[in-house]
Amino acid sequence: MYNPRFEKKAFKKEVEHNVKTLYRKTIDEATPQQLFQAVSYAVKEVIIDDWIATQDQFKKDDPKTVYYMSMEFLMGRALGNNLINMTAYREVKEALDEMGIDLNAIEDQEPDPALGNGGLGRLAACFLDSLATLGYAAYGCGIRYRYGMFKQKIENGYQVETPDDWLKEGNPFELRREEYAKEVRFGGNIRVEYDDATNRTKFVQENYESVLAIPYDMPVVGYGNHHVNTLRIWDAQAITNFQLDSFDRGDYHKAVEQENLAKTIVEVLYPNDNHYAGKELRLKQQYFFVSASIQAAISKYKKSHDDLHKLPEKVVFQMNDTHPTVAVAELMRILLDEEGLGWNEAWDITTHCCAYTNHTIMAEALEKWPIDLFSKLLPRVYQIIQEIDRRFLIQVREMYPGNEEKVRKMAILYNGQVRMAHLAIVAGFSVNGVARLHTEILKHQELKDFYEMMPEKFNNKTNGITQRRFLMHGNPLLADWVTEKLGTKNWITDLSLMSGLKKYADDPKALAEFMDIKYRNKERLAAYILKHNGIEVDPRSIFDVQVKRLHEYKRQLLNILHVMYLYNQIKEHPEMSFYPRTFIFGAKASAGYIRAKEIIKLINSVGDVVNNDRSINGKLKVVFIEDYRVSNAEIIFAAADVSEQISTASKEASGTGNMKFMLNGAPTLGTMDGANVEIVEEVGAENAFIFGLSSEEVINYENYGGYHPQDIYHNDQDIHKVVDQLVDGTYSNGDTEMYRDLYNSLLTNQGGSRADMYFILKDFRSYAEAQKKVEEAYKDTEGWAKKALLNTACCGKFTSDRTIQEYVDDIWHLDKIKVEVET
Ligand code: 26Q
Repeated sequence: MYNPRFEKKAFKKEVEHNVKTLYRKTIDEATPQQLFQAVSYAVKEVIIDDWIATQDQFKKDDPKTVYYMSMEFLMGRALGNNLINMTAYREVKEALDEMGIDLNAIEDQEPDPALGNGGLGRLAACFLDSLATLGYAAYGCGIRYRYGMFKQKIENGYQVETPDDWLKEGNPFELRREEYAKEVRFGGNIRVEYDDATNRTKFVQENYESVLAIPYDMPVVGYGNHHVNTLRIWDAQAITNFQLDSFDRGDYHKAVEQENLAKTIVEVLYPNDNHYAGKELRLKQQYFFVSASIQAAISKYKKSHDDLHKLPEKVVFQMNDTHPTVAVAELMRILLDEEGLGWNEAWDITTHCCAYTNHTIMAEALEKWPIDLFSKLLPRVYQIIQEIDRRFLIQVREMYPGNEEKVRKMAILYNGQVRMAHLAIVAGFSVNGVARLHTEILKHQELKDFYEMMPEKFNNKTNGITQRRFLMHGNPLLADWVTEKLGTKNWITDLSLMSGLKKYADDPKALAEFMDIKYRNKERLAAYILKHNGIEVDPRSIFDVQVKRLHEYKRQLLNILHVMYLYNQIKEHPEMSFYPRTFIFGAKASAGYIRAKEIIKLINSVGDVVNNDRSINGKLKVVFIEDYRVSNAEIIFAAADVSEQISTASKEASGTGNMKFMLNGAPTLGTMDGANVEIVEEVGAENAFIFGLSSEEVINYENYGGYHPQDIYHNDQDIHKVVDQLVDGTYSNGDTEMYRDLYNSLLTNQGGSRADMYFILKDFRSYAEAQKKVEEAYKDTEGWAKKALLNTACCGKFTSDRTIQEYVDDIWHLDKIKVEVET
């Protein structure tokens, strides 16, 4: 696809021009960062035309629009991705080459915007990519955090967090849109008035504090279709700039307070992943971006429509987990208090506009806000929730007369708390899980009562990922190979075509090519590791990779205990045949998650011992990659041989890393959890390594009080030894206390939590056996190549394009847009 707007000569001129006007420099004088800025502005120039054309098309077609409401958008770097989606990557690379500039080095100058924690935030980013590529009208609505996810440094084996000052050099792709600012109000009290003129009760918020929400728009470029959607993230600004006269009027205190509120509200992303902490500031963040986004959506709708009753025909709000669930009450508030509708009309509109996605079944991740905190911060929103709850409980009692147990279990307000998931389910017209198994567990366990009362709301949408970033951009060698073998580039927008690779599964030449690409990607990762960790790893060894947030349920501890076990085996049986392995980890721990941080330290300590033991001849290496994030993830997936997806069954809602590994030809070593189940279904059990308890077994044990890890500890000598090594100083220079907590967590019940809650020792043997099978399989070079290739060939289902089309068909019912531009 030739794009004349990136015609080399003109593009070079544009870059030169930008360097000159931005920095008063020539290309040769400019720093790499300045070149990055200049190139980005040149690319933005082209994007803007498509962006305008898309918005014009929206005005003409008046399509239904989805507002994807999310506290997190983990976008990753924009430059390379935008070039890919504008089908101009190659041309621009060549143009820059001719100027003596290396595009890859320029791309590395871009900060990796980390406005998200992990899976949920990255999913939102993949969804935006697919929405634009499929030609649907969509807005991502979120927060422009001043500091995103912290940067992770490893010092002396410990995680150290430093702030992520991602805006330091300016963000070339964003547009500040001051003219669309909205006021958001917090606190105060509600005065109830009777308005004789309209015969209505009015609710007036008084003595509140407010901030101004200023939108920044970022373009979201569709692949090869000139469609550019918008990610709208909100910054906060004080409404009255600090003025002397307010001091005179005695409002000094308030003026300062509002300045502070504005500054703190968008200051930083909470780094908790799958864990709820009831912090007031977090609730402020939620209401801040939700209120601004809903106000903006309503104003936009009203510009070209006069009947709010028809809002659901044009607008749908998708709530990414419960984090933006105040949206339902805020929409009600606007319809009731500002638009003057009655309760029933407002409720009818709201419940046809809002839909909810659940991303977790873990109790500790469920949002429950203390009522006093909630009602003080959002007094009017709280009143509305009370009324929603009152009316809902009337329905529950009608349906289950005399069953007060049901009422307690299902209430939105209970025990001094606002249960956000219940609010989202009651007010949403759709409730979806993110993988088939996850949705089944929601329906039959966690949300059973709601499913029984309103089964029609529940549906599954198995997650997906974008092949544009995770194959085209991250693994260009494989991408080109796929295009050559399939004889078409169409897989870029139709991943089901990958099944056409199956016919090469027994073709020795194709298999050799496939593994050669893997090898070259392993060399690229080895170079990255040497540069960043100073560790030499052998690209011929098996690259066994676990990269994801650090969480006990994801069981990085199981992985590293198994490494300790292998090390013992090698030491005890030096003659034993052992295929060299490199265990690669990458994980951030939430700053306050002490046990997670201990596990990071343990991984690094094991690495120190193992990597420096010359007696094992480099058979085993352990590498902890610092600051795992989207940009280095792309390099890591491309180089992986084995994909570790070893969560305790039933705990991982879906997982999306598993899909990125599969796409890049790495078989899964995993439990039957989340989307692993569907991956195995697609690729065949013979091309994966499955182990461990099933979700039913786990849930069963949990319902009967757990199991007895001590039995395993006492009966299995290898496990016994490994567990003891946590406290015998082997990995802590003789310090017996450093890993005592991990040791205890495996063996003894501890106030409230059971010994080995995540069934690590229970699954250990079966994990070790699966690992043994991996080694055996890898020794068979061609057999392994076939498995790897089939993983790539069978990944078609796991594109976010498929996921988004299902959301559109079943939930959103959006209209497709065709953007026409003259080129
Ligand atoms: C909640 C309250 C206060 C502070 C933080 C939070 C919070 C923040 C992030 C709670 C949860 C999250 C993130 C959850 C998450 O990433 N879940 C993952 O979502 C993926 C996409 O659906 C799934 O693939 C993963 O299985 C799931 O763990």
